[in-house]
Amino acid sequence: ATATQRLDYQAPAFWIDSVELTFDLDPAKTRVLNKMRLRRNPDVAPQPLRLDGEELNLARVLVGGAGTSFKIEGDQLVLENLPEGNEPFELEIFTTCAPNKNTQLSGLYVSGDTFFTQCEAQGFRRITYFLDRPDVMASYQVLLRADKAQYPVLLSNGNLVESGDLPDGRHFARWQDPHKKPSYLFALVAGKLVAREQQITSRAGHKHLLQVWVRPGDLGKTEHAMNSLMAAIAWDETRFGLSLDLERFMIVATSDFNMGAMENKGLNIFNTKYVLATEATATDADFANIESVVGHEYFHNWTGDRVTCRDWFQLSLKEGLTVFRDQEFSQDMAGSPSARAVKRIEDVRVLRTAQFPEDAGPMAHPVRPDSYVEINNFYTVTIYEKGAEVVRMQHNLVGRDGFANGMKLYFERHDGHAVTCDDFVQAIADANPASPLAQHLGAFKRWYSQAGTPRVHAQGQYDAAAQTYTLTLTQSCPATPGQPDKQPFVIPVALGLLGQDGRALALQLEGEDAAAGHERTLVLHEARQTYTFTHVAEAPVPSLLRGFSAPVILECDYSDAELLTLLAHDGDAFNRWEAGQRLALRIALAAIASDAPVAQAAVLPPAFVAAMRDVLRHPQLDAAFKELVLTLPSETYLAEQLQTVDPQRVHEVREALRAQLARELHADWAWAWEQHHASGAYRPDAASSGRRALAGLALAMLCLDARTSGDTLWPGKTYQRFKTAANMTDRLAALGALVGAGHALAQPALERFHQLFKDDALVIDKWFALQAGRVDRGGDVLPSVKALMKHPDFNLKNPNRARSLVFSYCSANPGAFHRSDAAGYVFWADQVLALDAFNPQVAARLARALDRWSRLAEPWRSAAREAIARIAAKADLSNDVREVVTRALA
Ligand code: HT7
Ligand code: ZN
Repeated sequence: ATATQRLDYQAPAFWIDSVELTFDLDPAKTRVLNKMRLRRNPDVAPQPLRLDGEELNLARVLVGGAGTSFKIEGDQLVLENLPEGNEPFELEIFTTCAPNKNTQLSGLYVSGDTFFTQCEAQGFRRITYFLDRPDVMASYQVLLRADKAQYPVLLSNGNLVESGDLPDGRHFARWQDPHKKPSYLFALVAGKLVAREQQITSRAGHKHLLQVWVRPGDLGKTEHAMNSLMAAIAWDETRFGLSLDLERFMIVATSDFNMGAMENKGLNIFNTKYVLATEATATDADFANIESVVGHEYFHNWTGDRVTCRDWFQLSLKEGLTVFRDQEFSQDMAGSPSARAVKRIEDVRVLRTAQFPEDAGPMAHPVRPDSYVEINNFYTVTIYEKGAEVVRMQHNLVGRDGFANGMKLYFERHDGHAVTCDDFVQAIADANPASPLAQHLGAFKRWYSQAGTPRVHAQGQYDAAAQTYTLTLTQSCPATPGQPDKQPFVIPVALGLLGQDGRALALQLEGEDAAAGHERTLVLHEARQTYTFTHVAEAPVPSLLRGFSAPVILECDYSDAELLTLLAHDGDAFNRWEAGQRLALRIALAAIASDAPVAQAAVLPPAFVAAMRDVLRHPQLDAAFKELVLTLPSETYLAEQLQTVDPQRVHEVREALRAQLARELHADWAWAWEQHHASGAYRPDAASSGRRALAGLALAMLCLDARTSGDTLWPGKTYQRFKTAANMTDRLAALGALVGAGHALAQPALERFHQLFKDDALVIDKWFALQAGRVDRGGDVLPSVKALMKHPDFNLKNPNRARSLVFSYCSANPGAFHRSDAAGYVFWADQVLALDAFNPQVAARLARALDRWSRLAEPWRSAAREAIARIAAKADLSNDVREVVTRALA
């Protein structure tokens, strides 16, 4: 397959003004009549019309009501004899497709007994022939016809304008979308569904109907999704002045979905995982994810749907911006400054453990990529999470109000259009002409064009005699595929200085008349810049990159004592957490590099353990923050710091550190449990979920310690907790503690859990994931994963189930996956190939599990390459998987 290049973009040769779609829905053979009004684009030289289509059976083509000649070239329908001139003309295309054979879950497919669509990025062409590209925006009218008993509910985008009965037990519904949209935002749903409904009145005084559609038995699980939707609507009005532009806004849940959710105009389609929740079946993390994904999809209504992408290279225009918006929404919902910091830490953890490796691996690409083979492979953490960081930097460089003004200008300029990432930055800069963003605009845009994670090195020099502190910042960025040399980035570095006793020092830069507060942002835009602070009465401890003000790797030669000072006193909660992580990282990396045995050893020095105890017992810090500080850096993050990775050594060292924290803080964990486990009525708010998180960690540590001490008290208590827990968060934490410690009670608990929840697919996903993700002991996870593949509840065709078992093992359990006998890799290759036969999108995601193979030590390195090569050797691979493995082997 050939690559599509960003610079090859050409405007479409035709515009489609309106589309009338008629569906006769039938799982085996759905008939689609597509009646379009088109006109030539006067700005483009006259040429044939080339419409995209995939796996369609073409029955008839009419132009202006009369038959016409046409050609099929590959996946395109080519029409050469169209009316000349710029007058609109009518084109009708009759096709059929087979939704029940659509295992890719792209286009029109059947899940259970219900029809769903997924059109982003290029699924609409699997429904009808079309100019399936985001810059062609048309008005849609949709007529749905189906058997009334089987498909009582018929939904599409916009407003329901007409519905009624037809002969032979059939019925119809006609929908009209009042807004123009690109084809990727089209949706239909048909089946036996029920809705939770809510009428709302916006601040502007308009009435709207909100609906959350689910299978009949799931209605009781939709309250949180509806509350999240109402909160998102109110938030977008308040924060950005953006209100709902539809009379009706619908969310529909399906259990067969390739991703999280989809922002189709007025008819969002969601993975059930991000809709359904009760306290008995969903964890605090599930509740938080639902709020965030419901928010994300709703926010797309403006950032994505009203203003969309000119081409798919601009994907981050909508995704980076919308992730930024959902992150801000979640922070605002969390409330307190501390809860906001917790959310920021969680977001940065995702960035560092998933995006930084991507940016350093074979799939590294800029936030605005230059080429792709399969666009579905570019729905990545770089486009989403790094893209959000790039928007966040703009927000911070122009300030909150400046950003709001920039957004206003963006919509004034581009509402109803398909635009580029450049258009977005330009609007933010133009609304803030005096800002550092506008001043360094050209250089700032490199965040969109250059891949790779920049490294910033900080070097401080204190001059006691002159009472100055000189900070030198240098930046560099490693080569990435196709980009050997990088130009400097514009890097906002938020910072403060602490005195030796932890007090915040006033900041006055050389040349300034007076100190300007205790925190400021330096804008590093050259390869090396020096800043001198004056009136500094003592050698300071710098607190750099506060709040993670830029997506970079910060290198600073802190002493242990300085890190302990930051951990104890930094006024910036993010950097306080960061100091603890840096200390743990330093200790872990030293242990990994040494050959010393670590099991049962005291690898963590007393000062570190004492600092952790201080945090755990701290009277003012929030429980959620404590839980983050007391959690060691992940194996993936540790591995990223190494030139050559022995994954078993990384696993062994991290487990030893965990065991030591469990042992030496035993009394403190018991205290933490006693203080935090009592639960009143369940509420998924930040404060109570923080308490549950800390109690859960305490239980896990107490059970882990019991493993070596032989204690039976805590495992017994944990089993009891598991049985009597009043909510899923507490129940799963207790089950996880037993499973994680490999305790004998884990098996009966797992059996009981399955028995209790066997009819709830999302809970059974947790049951599979817990077993696939558990700590490996002597290679025991893979055999149990293989046994679970044969469990009657397992089904590789269901993406949630595949993710819960196969991905949890291959992508989220490095200690178990990287076996020295290569059996993990053999299993992985088998599953990639098996998935690729029916769902290439999901297969290609699994194929990313060995992206970082070239840094593995032997024997893992050779074994990994062999497994990738085995996949690559398969002749009829999908483009999706082919692109991933080709890049991995390049
Ligand atoms: N914009 C949506 C992306 C999406 C998607 C992409 C490819 C294949 C299937 C998909 N389902 C959803 C989701 C979002 O970012 O909001
Ligand atoms: Zn999105």
